[in-house]
Amino acid sequence: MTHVLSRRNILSAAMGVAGAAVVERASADSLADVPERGPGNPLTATSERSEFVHIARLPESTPGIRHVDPSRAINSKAPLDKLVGTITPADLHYERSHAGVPEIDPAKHRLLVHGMVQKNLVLTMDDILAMPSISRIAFLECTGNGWENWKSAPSDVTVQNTHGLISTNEWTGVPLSFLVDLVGVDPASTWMLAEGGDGSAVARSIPLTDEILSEGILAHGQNGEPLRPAHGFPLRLFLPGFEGNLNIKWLRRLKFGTRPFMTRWETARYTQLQADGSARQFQLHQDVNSVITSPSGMMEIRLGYTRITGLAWSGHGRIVRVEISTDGAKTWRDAVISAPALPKAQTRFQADWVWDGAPTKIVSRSTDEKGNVQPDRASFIAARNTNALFHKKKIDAAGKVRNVLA
Ligand SMILES: Nc1nc2c(c(=O)[nH]1)N[C@H]1C(S)=C(S)[C@@H](COP(=O)(O)O)O[C@H]1N2
Ligand SMILES: [Mo]
Repeated sequence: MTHVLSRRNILSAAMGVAGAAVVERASADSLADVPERGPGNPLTATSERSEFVHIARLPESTPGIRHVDPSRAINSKAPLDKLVGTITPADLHYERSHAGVPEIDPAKHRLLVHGMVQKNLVLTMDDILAMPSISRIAFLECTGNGWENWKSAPSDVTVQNTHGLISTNEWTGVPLSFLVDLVGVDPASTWMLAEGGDGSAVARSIPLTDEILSEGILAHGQNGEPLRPAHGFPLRLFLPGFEGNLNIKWLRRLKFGTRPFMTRWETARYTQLQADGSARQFQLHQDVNSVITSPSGMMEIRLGYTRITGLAWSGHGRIVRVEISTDGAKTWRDAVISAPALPKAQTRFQADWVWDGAPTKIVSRSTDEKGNVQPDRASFIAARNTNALFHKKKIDAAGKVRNVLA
């Protein structure tokens, strides 16, 4: 009895303002209004979402041209405003494909491994599936994430639109280090070319740092099942924490060398034009970031209690702190980080807030285990010229939430 009581005390302390708000709203004692129970629908081979859940990716053909027919899209964004927890369902994982989605028969797929190796190999998928595998939960983010929120902030967009080019999955596959040992990569090799099997011929040079050698994965699985075609079936490179473009889908070739291979993807594209006119190349880590997913653009909130929640991530490691401001970055307090807070994975944060009805702006700021703090927009532009995104939500007196720049 004392045990039960003390547990209850702990619970009610933790419930705090959120619990009190719910209890006040929900006080009643009957289920009289609930529809009757009855026989259910037949069981099915695969499960569909509830007909009451409307959740989908947002296909766009170019920044600002949204809701296009998916067949005309160059990317499609994950519905961050409708997701809970930290894992993105595979069918809602954001997608960026430069030349459509090739249909690859795994029986015909091959991976060529050559260059500075003791032995060139052409591997089949059966060879690869027979190798030891690991699984890791990590985010993938396109460097274009936020392009729509950059120089101006359209007020009528959702967080799916401004930040939907990031997702977190569990990725399963062969450790890159296993393959490196298997083919006997020359220790003098410092770069690796990875090439995809789609029409766009995306190919990227990857520096063979200790981090990449120890964390890289030749992934064939995603959230417990084989990769979906959109995400590289039957094989993709997965480099936790590194820019999306390096994570080559439909992987068919790895070549080891001593210099970057200077493909058009790292010269004409995926470089950062700086304020002095020079371009930054091989800026490969995804930096610390966060976004409030609720309340977020186009939502409406009620007066009184509101739960603020969002996602934080860093390509440098674990998120250790998220701060929230509900007064436009004048004062800050710590949000609660929900477990698990995994390194290089999206991390959920939450905070209580009682909205007093006055127009305001809410902002989040995250810190990772290496001490990197998400910068505000002005200092970021001063340091890096124009890339990345900052995010505030403006809430007007009617409770309408709009996207604005910090
Ligand atoms: N072969 C190939 N790999 C690719 C791409 C591509 O178009 N072709 N797109 C890249 C880009 S720009 C990103 S952001 C990620 C997107 O991965 P996803 O579609 O699984 O989210 O894959 C990268 N790998
Ligand atoms: Mo990308």
